[in-house]
Amino acid sequence: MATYTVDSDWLAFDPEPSRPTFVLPNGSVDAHCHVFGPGDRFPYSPTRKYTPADATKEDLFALRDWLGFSANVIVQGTCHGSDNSAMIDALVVAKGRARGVATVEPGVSAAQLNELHDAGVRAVRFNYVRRLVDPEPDEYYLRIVEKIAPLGWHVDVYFEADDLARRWDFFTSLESIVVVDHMGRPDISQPVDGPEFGRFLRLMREHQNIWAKVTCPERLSLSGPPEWSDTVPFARRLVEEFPDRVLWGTDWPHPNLKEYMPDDGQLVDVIPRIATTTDLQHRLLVDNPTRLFWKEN
Ligand code: 0GY
Repeated sequence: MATYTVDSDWLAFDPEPSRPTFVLPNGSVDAHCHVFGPGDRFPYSPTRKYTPADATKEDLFALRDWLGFSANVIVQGTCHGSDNSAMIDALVVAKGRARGVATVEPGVSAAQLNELHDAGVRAVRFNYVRRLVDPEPDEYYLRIVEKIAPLGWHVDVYFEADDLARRWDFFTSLESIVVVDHMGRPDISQPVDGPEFGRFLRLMREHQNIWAKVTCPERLSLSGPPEWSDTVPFARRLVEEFPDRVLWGTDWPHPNLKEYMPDDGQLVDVIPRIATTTDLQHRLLVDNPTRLFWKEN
């Protein structure tokens, strides 16, 4: 498939983000971002549900340096399916300054998994968001869980808040660390103490192996930029109650946003409002991602 143009309903990333006011601590990790293409070298999946604009490793590493991050965790996007080549190419070029979260199928071989590990992959992603993928039954993911166990990888899950009750038994049966993308996508028009976010808080309270990414104010907010204020209480609650099980990332290049493209500098400036002390900031940005993704260092 040779369609590498931007979908008409999809925006490209902001090429000139502002410099954040918040100075990131040394060793900070952007723990959720993607690389897309370039499509003429790394073709998009024939079964993808969206076609992104190319967002290359060079663009990502320039953003890393501009914002003040030391390293990236590059998460396989659904538009590349289970072909992790673009992500692996970025990991190799980053020379230890990036780790990866891959998408694999149950038929993946031990040799293929070892190759991914050697390149810097430390987790698999299970995506349940229907506008992005057609989710599979639990058995499908269990077969993958069994195959990655010898490598000590963790599992990254992306779901809509409504899916949590349905998949609860599966998620809570996993023995590895399970990282939930974008705070489990709460409906932030509901109260932070309400039943929906309460279910997510209960998940984390009852299961010490479950972590959360306090990411994506731009996806969840109704109040909008540059402050995304309505999302702050949700992220802040997680950071304060589970300071050793939270991660932060830009989600650059922000696939599938249709109304506006966020300024990544402004996104960084949300951090001191959700992690309000230097200790919490250090755990969120440095200690937690380093422990999870660079544990052999
Ligand atoms: C994100 C969010 C989205 C896309 C993907 O893999 C993906 O395509 O995760 C989304 O559209 O919500 O984490 O980038």
